[in-house]
Amino acid sequence: MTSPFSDPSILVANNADVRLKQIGEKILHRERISFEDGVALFAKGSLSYLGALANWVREQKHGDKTYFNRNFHIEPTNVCVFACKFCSYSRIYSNREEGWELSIEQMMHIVKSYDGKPVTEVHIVGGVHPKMNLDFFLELLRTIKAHRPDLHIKAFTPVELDYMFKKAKVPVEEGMRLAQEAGLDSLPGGGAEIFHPEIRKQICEDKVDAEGWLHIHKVAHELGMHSNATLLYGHIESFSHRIDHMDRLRQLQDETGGFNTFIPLKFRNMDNDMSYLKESSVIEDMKMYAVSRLYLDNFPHIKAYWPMLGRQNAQLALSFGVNDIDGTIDDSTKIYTMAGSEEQNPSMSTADLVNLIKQAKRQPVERGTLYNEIRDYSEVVLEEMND
Ligand code: V47
Ligand code: SF4
Repeated sequence: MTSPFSDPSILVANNADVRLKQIGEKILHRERISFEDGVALFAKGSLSYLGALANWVREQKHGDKTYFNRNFHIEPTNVCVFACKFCSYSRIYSNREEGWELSIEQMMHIVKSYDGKPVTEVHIVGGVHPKMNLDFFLELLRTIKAHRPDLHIKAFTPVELDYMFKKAKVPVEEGMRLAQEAGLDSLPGGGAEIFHPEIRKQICEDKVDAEGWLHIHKVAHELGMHSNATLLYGHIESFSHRIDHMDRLRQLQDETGGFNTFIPLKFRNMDNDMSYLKESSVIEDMKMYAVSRLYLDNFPHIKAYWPMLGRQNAQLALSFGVNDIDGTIDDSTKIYTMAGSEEQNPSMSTADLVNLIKQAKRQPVERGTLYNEIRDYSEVVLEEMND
């Protein structure tokens, strides 16, 4: 079943704005849009125009298929040497009351709690603890793989990797090779924020810069790993900063083809140094998804991360270019609950996810991390699902 936005050609032909009409025609002819086109879409495009075009691209690429996976998160620590202004989650090392740090044994306790359950991925990401070093994380990777070799390990942002490699005095190439040998399968998309130095130096000046972030992903791709990319939007950045960010990603993707998924992350404003800012409206959120789908023509997938966006808006995003809704998540991921997401209990059963996708008249497909299709749930009756 296709959505009402399946054929935007009439909308494009009738657009009174010549510039928007030209951009729409490029998209319908599968031509790449330029930097200026991207900025113009944000500045002038109506929600319905952007949505119809993004939905068309989404359906050309994936039809109604909407992917989800069964994963769980481990956050090794919330202690962090950095001080990103938007972060509600990190605590300094000396804060013994609110900081936590998990031992390998404690993390293995989490992994083992999924024994016999059909999860396919563990997502490991956290703060940058001054005492958790490369050897500690290599040991963690090896221990997880020894226990459950089939579990895909998607772990560590370039922020964490850059810090651990520098501390261990190993070049990125060597560090990534060691991590891969120990069991690292792919990289999540975090730590990207906004690449442009004008913004980066105001919101997260001390952590890895754009070049460092992109280099680590490039090295991962050269080693045969895949990865994701994020963009933190809805704070002090302009439309050109967003397009600049996506442009750098699009260029690297042209070179390596290693990115799977782009995940726009909505800035949440609770309890951080940027709490004075208002959060973006749902209209801006949907436009962000739509322009991402239109600009990143070489990214296979656009994901709405529901624990951050909320499940209803994530469902809506399925008509604005999004074809992936992340996973069951499970366990307690704290990055968003501490930043003010309405999702205080970010866990959905497979039946909940399938239901959410079916309500949006899309086709639910369970995937592995690398988008290998595990099961099509179109015909599965919800009452027959017991997990
Ligand atoms: O890099 C931190 C963001 C990211 C806030 O690859 C905030 O599949 C909004 O990258 N408001 C980490 N965002 C999470 C992440 C991620 C999530 C889901 C899936 C994947 C994937 C990656 O969280 C950080 C930062 O950009 N973040 N604080 C905040 N107040
Ligand atoms: Fe640390 Fe990440 Fe929070 Fe920045 S966003 S302070 S790097 S935990």
